[in-house]
Amino acid sequence: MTKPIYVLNGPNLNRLGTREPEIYGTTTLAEIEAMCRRAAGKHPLRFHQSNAEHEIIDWIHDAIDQGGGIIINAAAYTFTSLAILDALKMFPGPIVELHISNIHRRESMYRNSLVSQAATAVIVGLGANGYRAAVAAMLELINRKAK
Ligand code: DHK
Repeated sequence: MTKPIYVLNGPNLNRLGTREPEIYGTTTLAEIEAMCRRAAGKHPLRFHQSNAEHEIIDWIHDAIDQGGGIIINAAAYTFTSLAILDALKMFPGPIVELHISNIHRRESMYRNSLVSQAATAVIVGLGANGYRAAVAAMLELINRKAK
């Protein structure tokens, strides 16, 4: 059975579409989910969003048990959550960290990512299209690992 890719989204991303469109654009999270599913093709994909840190950690634990890769936009938790980093460190497969905006060009509080310490790769500043790029990159990482 092909192990699913987990696409995990953090706080406030459920407001995409109307949230600070000058930074995050106008694509909704539902549209982003559809983009990810199209990009994954036949590869199974689980797509989740939560404003609660513990739920994100629970999905990472699920992925540890049955996932093939994790794509994570932990949003504000990226810079604050040791608990999410600790959970990611237990994941044996590839991890792609994703941000819609270019966090390295934003205020200093958005520049020190804890998630990056566990990430295989990081995608920033491509807007909602970054999710499509992340799924494509993840399929390559998974196939490379399978060889
Ligand atoms: C989303 C957020 O909610 C912010 O807290 C991050 C990230 C940036 C994004 O660009 O997708 O800093």
